[in-house]
Amino acid sequence: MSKYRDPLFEAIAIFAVLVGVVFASSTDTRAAISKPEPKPTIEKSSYVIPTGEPENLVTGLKAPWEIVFLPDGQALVDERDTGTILQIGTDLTVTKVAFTSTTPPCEKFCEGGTLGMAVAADRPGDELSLFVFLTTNSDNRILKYDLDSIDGNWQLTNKRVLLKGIDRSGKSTTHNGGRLAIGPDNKLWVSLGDAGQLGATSQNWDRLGGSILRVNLDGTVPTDNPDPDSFVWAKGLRDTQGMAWDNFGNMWTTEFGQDTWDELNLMQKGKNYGWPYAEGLYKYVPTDLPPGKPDSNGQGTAESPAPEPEIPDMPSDQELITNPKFTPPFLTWHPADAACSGIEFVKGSLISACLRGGKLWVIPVIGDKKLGEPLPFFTGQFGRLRKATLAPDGSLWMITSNKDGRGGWSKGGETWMDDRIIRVQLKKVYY
Ligand SMILES: [Ca+2]
Repeated sequence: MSKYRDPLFEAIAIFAVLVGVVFASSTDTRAAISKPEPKPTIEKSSYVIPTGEPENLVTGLKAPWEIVFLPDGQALVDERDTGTILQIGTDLTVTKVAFTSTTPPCEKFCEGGTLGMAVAADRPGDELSLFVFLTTNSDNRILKYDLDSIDGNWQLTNKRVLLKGIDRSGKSTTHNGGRLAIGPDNKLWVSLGDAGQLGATSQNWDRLGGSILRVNLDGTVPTDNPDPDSFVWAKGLRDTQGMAWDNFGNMWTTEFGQDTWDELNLMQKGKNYGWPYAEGLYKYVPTDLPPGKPDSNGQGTAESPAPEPEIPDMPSDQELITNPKFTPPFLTWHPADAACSGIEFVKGSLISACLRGGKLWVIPVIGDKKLGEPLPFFTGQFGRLRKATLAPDGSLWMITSNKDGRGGWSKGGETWMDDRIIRVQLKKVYY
């Protein structure tokens, strides 16, 4: 039986709860990108959360990084280390489509490889192109292919390099960012990391690393970028692997912090998000902690999942950053509870898949630049989660990253759970 609900009262109540959880955003109201018209009210008064029993759809994957759906309902998934792009049929058969590269670009503790993918219909007749983010032995780069279906089998041809020379680090290829997305403005957006070079990349507008890039689909620079000769849209980022646009046209990004604070940022044109001067809302304090160090929670088994990660001591929580040059995060988490990679806007919710935190964070979008209290789901149930995305049937597909060789829910690369695609249903929640 349903009860009468007063949406205004509930919105105020939710907002009151948020005080102390959600931090103030920049007061700059310049639009990040050209804003679409707001959708009907019903879209703004509800959001979605997972419901029911999750199902394993595909198992035996190795560090899948991105999943994109194609117009015929099939999906493409790539594997970071093998360089394989796989087609997932509507009957869940898995076939290899292509290799971007047959060897990982490093020997140990790699973060680079075959990372983001994005699809656009930018060829004559609305034929498709596929963009792929790839770490090579010398750089990070973006490949572009023609993507065509022949009798239901997707094929990649006409491989070319759209953009090369993006900063990469040394042997371990850390902090590549690597997410690709087609924005509501029909541009290719690229999220990057500092390539382990701190301010040398992230605070230098002449370097690509440590940035969000905005690129025309033909590889040229959009004339309305902050600098019409540069792909750089925003700076001061340590390692950003998630980008999403909500129904108000706001762009949100997830960023890995060093030891203390991960961030959700409201991304705006020409802004500087503070790394390495700021970590979260505070002055960044370097420590000896190796990033992503294994936790005791790596001891879990499939039968007995690992416990919640313990929150470590917080070096970067002493001195608030007040320099107006830096745009503060909209929301922060501790890495042990987050380390969120992909984020997607799904029917009123920002849904972020988190690695070390081993969970989905579902964040209701309750207004223009207004977020509800983040809700955690599946903590520890599937290990490290890399991305969650809306499937054509209205369910949510998640990919895990337990074979990526990192600590946390996986144990030094020897995991208690293999990588898979998991489907879960969604239900609406009204406020
Ligand atoms: Ca920041």
